[in-house]
Amino acid sequence: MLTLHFAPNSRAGRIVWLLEELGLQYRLNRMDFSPKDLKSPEHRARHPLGRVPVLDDGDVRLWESGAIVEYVIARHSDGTLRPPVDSPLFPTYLQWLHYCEGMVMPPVNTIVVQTLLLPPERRNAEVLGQAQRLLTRSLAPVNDHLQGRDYLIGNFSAADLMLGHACYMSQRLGCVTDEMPHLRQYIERIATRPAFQTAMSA
Ligand SMILES: N[C@@H](CCC(=O)N[C@@H](CS)C(=O)NCC(=O)O)C(=O)O
Repeated sequence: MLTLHFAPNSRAGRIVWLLEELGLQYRLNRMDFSPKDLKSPEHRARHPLGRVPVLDDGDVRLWESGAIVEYVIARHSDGTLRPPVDSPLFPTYLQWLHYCEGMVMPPVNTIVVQTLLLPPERRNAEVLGQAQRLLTRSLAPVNDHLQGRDYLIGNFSAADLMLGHACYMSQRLGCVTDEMPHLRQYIERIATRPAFQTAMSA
């Protein structure tokens, strides 16, 4: 049985979404998004930085969301959600899958820290402004790419689980602008998927 160590309103939602899309059985270890749970000795033994998501599959333990997505698809699906390696879509799939943690999530992290996590007296408006501008710039190519496409490679894939979730978080942070109509429609499309709705309410 797969066990997902999870906290609400975090990247762990991507993994619930993945498991729901694949119809897999799993156990959810639901923690609070608080140092009390995430930085506890028990959770630090699972993840050296005390973060989520962490996935346990028998003797296997993984704690990086993109790696978890790739692992679950490789070991627990019949290849669905990922184009075959020799498909012309495969390079595009890989690019957007990794663009998520590589380009979009770093400024998302900074914005969350500067608007939600730090006490007001430690927040820095310049750092926040830089991150908001970088996030908007990083989302622009995603908006351009989505013109004429329902999903990142046409059909729904794991690239949408990763980057789509990051776009959804970016929208909640107010960084998806009116100049990004394709991205807005894409986020709306994602939000109608039953597995996504289950994940977001977990
Ligand atoms: N690159 C990692 C990032 C993991 C990460 O930073 N998770 C956040 C939640 S979205 C977390 O656990 N933060 C808690 C903390 O920093 O204390 C991944 O994709 O799994």
